[in-house]
Amino acid sequence: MDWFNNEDCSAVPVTKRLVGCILVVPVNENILLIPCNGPNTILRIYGRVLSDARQKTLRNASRNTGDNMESGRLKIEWARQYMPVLSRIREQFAKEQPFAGIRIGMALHVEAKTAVLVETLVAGGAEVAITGCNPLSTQDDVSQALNSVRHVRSYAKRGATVEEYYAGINHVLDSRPQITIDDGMDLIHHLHTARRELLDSVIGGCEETTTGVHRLRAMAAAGKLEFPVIAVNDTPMKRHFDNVHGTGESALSAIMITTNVLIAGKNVVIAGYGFCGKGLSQKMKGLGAQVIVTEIDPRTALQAHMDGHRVMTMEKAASVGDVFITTTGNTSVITEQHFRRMKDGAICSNAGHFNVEVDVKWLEENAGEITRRDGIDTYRINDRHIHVLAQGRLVNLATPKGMGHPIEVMDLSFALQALCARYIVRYGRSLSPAVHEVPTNLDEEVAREKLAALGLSIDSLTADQIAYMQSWEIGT
Ligand code: NAD
Ligand code: RBV
Repeated sequence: MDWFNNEDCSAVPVTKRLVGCILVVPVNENILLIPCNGPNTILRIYGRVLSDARQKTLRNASRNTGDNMESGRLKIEWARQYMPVLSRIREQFAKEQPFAGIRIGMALHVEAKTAVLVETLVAGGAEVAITGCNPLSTQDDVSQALNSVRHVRSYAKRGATVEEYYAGINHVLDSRPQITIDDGMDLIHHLHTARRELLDSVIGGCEETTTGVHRLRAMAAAGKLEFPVIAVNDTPMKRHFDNVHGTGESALSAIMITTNVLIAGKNVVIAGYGFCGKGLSQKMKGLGAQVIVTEIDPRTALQAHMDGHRVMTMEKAASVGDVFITTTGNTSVITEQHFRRMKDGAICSNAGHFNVEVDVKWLEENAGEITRRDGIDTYRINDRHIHVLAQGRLVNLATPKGMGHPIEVMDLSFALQALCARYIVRYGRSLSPAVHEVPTNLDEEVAREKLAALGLSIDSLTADQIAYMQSWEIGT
């Protein structure tokens, strides 16, 4: 990039775009992507050509919590270009108008990729009300930008108190949604408990994550679920990509960018070797970490062993680990007994949906001293220091620079959400009030669209092969 000097820069028209820490600069017919270290670098490059107001926009665009609409819009525009599957669905929806007259209530992580999903639903004729599904994962500038889109109300706010969080959920429910799209089931829970008067108008819902699906299944088993919900999380096109690669890359990058510590050579303890744990272990190993897995399922523990990881109890791992990441969807995975055994400087984080995996409450109540940094709280226990990232909330979204899953992965998850929402409008009234699987044809449609977007072709079965696969007579 050495040819890109200040002279070139001053010649660049002021239509260039800044998104996060990447500068997108049109030079002649080409687009240049320039990674920047932060707002100072950016403003130094642009210092000669930008007005004060534009500089302020750029400063905000480089933060998760930017507080203006322009930076939110730029983030959404950035995400949109890497979401080809959703883009195809949006074109289809714009023609078909499957959501004409339909109100959709959503509680998801409100950031740029989610905004592209919202735009897709609106293109299909929906009225959307949205709020966050975690007090720390909202990007305020994106929430503001969404709020300025016609047919959308966004109530999400980063750093919401519990009261503000439920106020957001109540606002969404005030819109009397006919379809719910949840991540973690807080919206459906509130609907079935505090706002039961709205249940009759709901056709059905979609659930994004493993923990939400667990809760829904428990609710259905208790006979309490009153409308059909599609378990978007459980379908292959979601969890083989989002949970595995999405969590793997985004949790890893959030930990690295928050702490700036080296991963190579570290003992990284991963609690839970499910979809998320497998992805994280693979990515950590790729960077040279010594991966240690803790599990409660004997079969899954054996998988971890044969995948080349060390397997031990958390009690044992506690004294060996340098970095800990919980991905169990369970509660109380790292607690007092483990903190007491940890090395000085151990880093604890959680990638599961709720902040119950690492017992931060115990640390808050028992630490001799607490030091708070941006995204890192340090607790002194006896003579040792234990660092907790993002208050034990999901590390890939709740750390100050956590961007959530990579865009291409959310393209798949949100394509599924869009198609499942349309499925609910079409068929929801005839579905039982239970947890339903994503129809296979929709899962395959998303896979096909993604392959087409990548320019990849695959074989199809010949008539011979179909007959062979269906026969039982042909053997030795
Ligand atoms: P999963 O069911 O595939 O895996 C969970 C694993 O944890 C299982 O193998 C289970 O045996 C194990 N486990 C349960 N209790 C344990 C304990 N006490 N100690 C050790 N292991 C234990 O679930 P998943 O799809 O990997 O999701 C895990 C969590 O991550 C859920 O809360 C889910 O909602 C969340 N999630 C987060 C993100 C993100 O963006 N951070 C993405 C996807 C899923
Ligand atoms: N998730 N969303 C993002 N919008 O950036 N990143 C992760 C995003 C979802 C993911 O699908 C997972 O199942 C859920 O968040 C956990 O809350």
